[in-house]
Amino acid sequence: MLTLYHAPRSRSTRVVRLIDELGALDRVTIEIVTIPRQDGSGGRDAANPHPEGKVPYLVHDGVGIRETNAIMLYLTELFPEAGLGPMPGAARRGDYLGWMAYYGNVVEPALVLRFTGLSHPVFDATFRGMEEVTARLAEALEKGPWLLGETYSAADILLASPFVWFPQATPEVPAIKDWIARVQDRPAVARTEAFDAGHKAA
Ligand SMILES: N[C@@H](CCC(=O)N[C@@H](CS)C(=O)NCC(=O)O)C(=O)O
Repeated sequence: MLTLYHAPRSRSTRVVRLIDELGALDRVTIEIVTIPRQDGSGGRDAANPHPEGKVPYLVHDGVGIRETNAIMLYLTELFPEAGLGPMPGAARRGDYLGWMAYYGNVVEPALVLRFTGLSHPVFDATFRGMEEVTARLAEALEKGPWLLGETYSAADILLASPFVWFPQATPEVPAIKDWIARVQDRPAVARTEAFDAGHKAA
């Protein structure tokens, strides 16, 4: 049994969208939970088994899986017929894993540092920054149309997501802006928005 713990309009929305694109909405139970929101609303939900009360959290036959990128990798492998992530042995597999890890290891920290205005030589040496993130995305997307070339994948959903939440953070690079528009033009976007709108959580 597969259960996704989800709070509408949060990081777990990306996972709901992925499940939709995998054609697996009937195979995953989506449990709506609350989380503390930045505006002071909401709160930790006792029904959410995530050890820190966060979302997304996937439970598969009693085993919990944390972190969006790990959950997305897990799901694309569980539903390989959808073709949303190259499987072991496929040509772009390493590239795919690299993008999924890069999101958590570098992109989110770099965005948070940019957003807070914090700067420290150790941060810069460890993560680099948004200039480098922009350069990596632009290099891939000049060949495009997707991060893995001709193949649309969960990496596109994940790497585009922060720029969908914070359009002001989007680099002024036409190849990146066009790619975000392509990612957001997928039919699952409207369906996921409608799902979230219908499940408003406190
Ligand atoms: N690195 C985690 C971050 C998860 C996360 O921080 N989720 C937010 C929702 S956008 C959350 O659950 N916040 C509630 C809290 O921090 O208690 C991931 O990508 O899965």
